[in-house]
Amino acid sequence: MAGSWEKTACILCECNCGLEVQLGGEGGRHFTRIRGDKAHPASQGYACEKPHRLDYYQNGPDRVTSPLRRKPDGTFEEIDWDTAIREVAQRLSAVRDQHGGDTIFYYGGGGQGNHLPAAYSAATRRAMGSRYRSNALAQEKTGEFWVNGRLMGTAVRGDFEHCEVALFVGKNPWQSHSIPRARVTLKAIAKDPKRAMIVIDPRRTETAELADIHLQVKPGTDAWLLAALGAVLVEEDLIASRWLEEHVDDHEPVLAALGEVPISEYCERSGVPEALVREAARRIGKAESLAVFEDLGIQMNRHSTLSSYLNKLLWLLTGNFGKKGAQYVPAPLVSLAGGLEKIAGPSPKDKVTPVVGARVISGLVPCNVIADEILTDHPKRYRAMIVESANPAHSLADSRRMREALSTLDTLVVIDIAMTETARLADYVLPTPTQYEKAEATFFNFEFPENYFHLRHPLFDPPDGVLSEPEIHARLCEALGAYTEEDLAPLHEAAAQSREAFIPVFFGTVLTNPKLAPYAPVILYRTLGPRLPKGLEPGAVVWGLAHRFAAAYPDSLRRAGFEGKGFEAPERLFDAILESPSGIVYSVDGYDESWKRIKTAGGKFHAAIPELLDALGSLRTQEAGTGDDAFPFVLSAGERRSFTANTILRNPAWRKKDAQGSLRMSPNDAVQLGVTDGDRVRLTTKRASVEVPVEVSGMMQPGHVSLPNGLGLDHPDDGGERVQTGIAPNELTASEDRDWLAGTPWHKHVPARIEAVQ
Ligand SMILES: Nc1nc2c(c(=O)[nH]1)N[C@H]1C(S)=C(S)[C@@H](COP(=O)(O)OP(=O)(O)OC[C@H]3O[C@@H](n4cnc5c(=O)[nH]c(N)nc54)[C@H](O)[C@@H]3O)O[C@H]1N2
Ligand SMILES: Nc1nc2c(c(=O)[nH]1)N[C@H]1C(S)=C(S)[C@@H](COP(=O)(O)OP(=O)(O)OC[C@H]3O[C@@H](n4cnc5c(=O)[nH]c(N)nc54)[C@H](O)[C@@H]3O)O[C@H]1N2
Ligand code: SF4
Ligand SMILES: [Mo]
Repeated sequence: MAGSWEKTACILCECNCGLEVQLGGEGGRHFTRIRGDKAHPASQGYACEKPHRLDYYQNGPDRVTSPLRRKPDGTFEEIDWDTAIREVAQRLSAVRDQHGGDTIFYYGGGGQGNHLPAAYSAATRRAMGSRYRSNALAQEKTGEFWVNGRLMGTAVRGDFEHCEVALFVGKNPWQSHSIPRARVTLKAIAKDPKRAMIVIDPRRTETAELADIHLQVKPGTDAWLLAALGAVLVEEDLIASRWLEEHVDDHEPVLAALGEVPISEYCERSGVPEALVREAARRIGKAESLAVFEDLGIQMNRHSTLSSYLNKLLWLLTGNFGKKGAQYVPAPLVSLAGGLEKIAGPSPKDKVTPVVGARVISGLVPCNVIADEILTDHPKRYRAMIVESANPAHSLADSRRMREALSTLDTLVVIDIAMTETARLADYVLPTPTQYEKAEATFFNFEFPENYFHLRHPLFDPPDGVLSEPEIHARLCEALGAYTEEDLAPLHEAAAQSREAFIPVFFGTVLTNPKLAPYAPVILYRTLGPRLPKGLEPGAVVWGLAHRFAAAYPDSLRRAGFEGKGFEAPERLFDAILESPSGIVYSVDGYDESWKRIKTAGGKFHAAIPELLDALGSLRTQEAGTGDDAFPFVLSAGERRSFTANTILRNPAWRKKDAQGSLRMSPNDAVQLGVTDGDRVRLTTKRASVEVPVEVSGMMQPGHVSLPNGLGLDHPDDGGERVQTGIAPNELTASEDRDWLAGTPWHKHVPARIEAVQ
């Protein structure tokens, strides 16, 4: 008899495609069948190959099911939750009282499928007086965020579904997705003779295979290529002059700077024929609409912030904003980096980190300086750290140094489902249900003109011994004395009556009370949570988000069908979220809506960014290669492939292909080194030297080699022995190799040496 299909979502990349699953197997605790959910508003039945392996997440071998405390001999002992919460609160408040809350650092808050913890952890951070935090965005997107802030004070995305020309810069959406139904959209563009795809990537990726124009740049030379592209737009008068007059404050200095770019020389430096660069620029300049996606290929590379800027100038100079098929500003249910507003406006004063003085962008400390902020005798060094739903001992640059830093801390608390590389360094491990054992959601909601939100319902009961993140944060806040039972009494009382009664009491006693407002998320969880349908308690904070959204975007909400007097619209929205296991559309906009979301003083773009125009000028005198004869290869450490998913799936058996994660290398280099598929080579960077099997691949250009991301985890084998599979990319990277402005790492540009192994 076939089981019933339950609705959920994939958690292996930021798309969170809707899924339908059947449960069964031992104790009914396994996924037995998985398919795309046609009712999901964004994915519409689409799913790639990876979610079929999700049982490896739900039933992973490294699961932790009791709070753990480190013993003096370094091993862990199980403790009960009361002890765990009491001791963690005691140790953190001791650090706070002695050194200041600003020495308690928070890292993480959600991976690819779970962002509710981030909302709740804000309360714990405030209860500790913590001021610094970070997450993975600060090793990929902060350079782009900074440019966005300067240009228009908000984030933009490209409308790939409707664009005439799609431009992917250091982005391989065939494998990495990031846009809904990526492969369907890519194929549709490729098939339509009136549309075109342009890819900038040193590799002949799956996406590049489908492209009309592949600018196969030399690794790390995008800044020169993007400058040349912009310069051709100016030289050949392909820019939208009247549009610029109307919408941009200061485009003249930009046009002047691009006018000085030596186009032929920069094309040559980037390794792309000038004729092809001009063809791409013309295709961009003449298109009705252009959508652009830049990603790790430039963001984790030399000149990352400069490249983001030059890249954005391509759509800005051609007027590709605020119309169908171009760039848009989505209406988010929650502002993801929490601080975009802070960096908007004409003269932002960026906050800096206490030790290194690195720019804090969108509220996030650059990941590459975290170890420097710890490994010092500076009085304001980070002394304690909470890591939640992240694995920085593996995912941040310079793993060895990161491990040293984490081990030096007075207290490290890790909140995770699994015994990760980071958890093994912790003083306390606080285990949680998996994302299929509790209600979860992500805040990666960037679609347009319709935007959607999906609160997933739990599928399994959690094992005894774990607590959900909201429960952990509420208990920590309570142990830290953030609020009392007395404070909550009127809220409990109102919630018992109705949500209608709850609204004025919550607004009146919490949001307007400076003592309680900082803890609003956990207070909602404690008071409204128990009134929600069973299993959806962690969704309590979404009620607050719904109200905030209704206040900020009433028209978008109304167009999505949520109307009413007073607080009716957000209340209906929240009900709909609770009652829609496939997710719902909560925001509908016209294309011109984006114009209203530009947050600069005069509502116009600020095109001239002096720091980056200077950086553009300095390209003239810089070297394009690795500049080091000892390391003639460029290693891209962390490529997305069919069977990679950060470190979410720890059991290597989930990989149907290439379980060891081969080093991809061009046929030319393989001949030079005398190696062929499966042969082992020694790969050396300034940090480490490892042995790895080779895959000879026509995707690669000579001099460029590439390792997958997410490998090098260790996990117990059948005999319980821990074995490591593949290479952990950040054993090979160095934290000092980072962008001068945003501090983003150069993971895609690691100078390396390769020798054949006999
Ligand atoms: N399968 C799979 N999908 C994923 C993930 C996963 O782990 N596995 N992770 C998700 C996450 S967290 C993210 S952030 C996204 C990332 O998504 P992407 O950024 O698309 O992923 P990458 O493969 O890391 O890098 C993209 C491309 O950059 C290219 N590149 C390397 N060097 C250069 C260069 O010098 N210039 C240019 N222009 N390109 C260069 C690489 O060849 C690669 O094709 O993927 C998401 N999707
Ligand atoms: N060299 C190199 N390094 C890279 C990259 C690269 O391309 N090259 N890519 C970078 C990028 S773009 C990213 S996004 C990062 C990703 O790196 P991280 O931000 O560290 O995230 P993940 O590896 O996804 O780890 C997610 C963690 O969440 C845990 N988890 C899963 N479900 C739950 C849950 O419900 N609750 C809790 N509390 N925990 C849960 C998992 O066990 C895992 O430990 O890696 C980065 N590191
Ligand atoms: S595209 Fe991403 S979210 Fe969708 S099924 Fe594939 S891995 Fe999962
Ligand atoms: Mo990422």
